[in-house]
Amino acid sequence: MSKADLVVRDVRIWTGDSAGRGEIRLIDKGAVAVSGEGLSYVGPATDAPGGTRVIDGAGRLLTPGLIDCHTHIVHAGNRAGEWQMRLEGATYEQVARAGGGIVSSVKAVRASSKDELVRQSLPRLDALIAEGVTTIEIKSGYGLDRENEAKMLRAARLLGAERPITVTTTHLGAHAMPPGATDKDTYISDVVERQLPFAADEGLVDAVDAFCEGIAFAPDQVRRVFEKARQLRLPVKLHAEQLSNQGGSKLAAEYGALSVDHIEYLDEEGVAAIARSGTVGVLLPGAYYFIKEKQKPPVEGLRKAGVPMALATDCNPGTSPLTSLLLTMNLGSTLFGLTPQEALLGVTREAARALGRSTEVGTVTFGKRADLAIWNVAEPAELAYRMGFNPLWKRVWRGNV
Ligand code: DI6
Ligand code: FE
Repeated sequence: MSKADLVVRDVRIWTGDSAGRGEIRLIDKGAVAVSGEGLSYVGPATDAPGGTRVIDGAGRLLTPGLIDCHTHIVHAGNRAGEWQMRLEGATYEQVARAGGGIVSSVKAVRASSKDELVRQSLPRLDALIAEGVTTIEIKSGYGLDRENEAKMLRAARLLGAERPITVTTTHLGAHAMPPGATDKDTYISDVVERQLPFAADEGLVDAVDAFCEGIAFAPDQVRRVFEKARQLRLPVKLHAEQLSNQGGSKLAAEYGALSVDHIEYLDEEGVAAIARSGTVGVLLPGAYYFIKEKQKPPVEGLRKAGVPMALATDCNPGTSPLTSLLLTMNLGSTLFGLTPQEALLGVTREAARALGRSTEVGTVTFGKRADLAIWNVAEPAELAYRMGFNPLWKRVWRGNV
């Protein structure tokens, strides 16, 4: 066997691959070899090839690099004032209807240059990277016109160039009504006819998202966005059933959506629909916690129906100012009842699926990209267990430590 570029020896590998009966394949005293950007060996250390560089893991746990599959990490300013308002009793919906909420972030983003957006977003990105995140999805949605949506997505791409992390971008022009606009159908025409084709043409869009909600857009308006995405051959996702049941998930399933996200108010029919379409349910416990939502997503129903569940930070200034995917795992378990294994799958294998990247990342599998995290813990459950503690030892992104 020829020499690999990098070999990590004596690690306990949580592969993320199924070993049947709901078990995940674990390899004790394992090793991985990296050649170029990919994994060229995953198995017992005894059979591992030699490496130009060798790292002794001393029995530590090795997992796939973590994936945050739903973020609004590119934004400007903060909404601490609005948070105080809500602490005093105002609801998220009331704040939004009073012209606060998303619109105030839109004003801040519009007033910022692309470089300023990058500068303000980097510390948040660095916090995630420090916890072993190797892939992140970043949405637009605070620009709400052609130029400003594109600016946000360019900032997202730039973040990926500035740091060792894979960035996937999602166009979320249909997030809210821009300040001053009154007619939702007219605004959706702008998203469909001007924003999306432009951003797609510039290579800025990996997926298309919308916010289907009473305070945002109705299913018929989302359908127009999805039709355009289909025309542009872009996959879709949807903020659905976060505050009420609008039937958004059923619509998303019709379009073979990669994921439906939030889904606290998803009903049985909706669960069945996304089970049939193979759509991932992305749970966002940070937002649930921060807005003090009472309705939990139907985890047991999703489980029974075999819907893959992912977990993400939803990092955004209004409803989830959260930049820890490890804490997100803990919240997913304590608040929603995910098992620690489901939580870990939710930020690795299923998160990759929610981004349409399963063939590249999400598990420690021969041939996949060498995106890895090595932890100062013995058991996988310890990752979701602690709150506010980061046991990352080393992180490997595309073969680079
Ligand atoms: N749902 C959310 O929780 C965020 N967007 C969405 O569609 C909120 C974004 C914000 O308030 O800034
Ligand atoms: Fe979101």
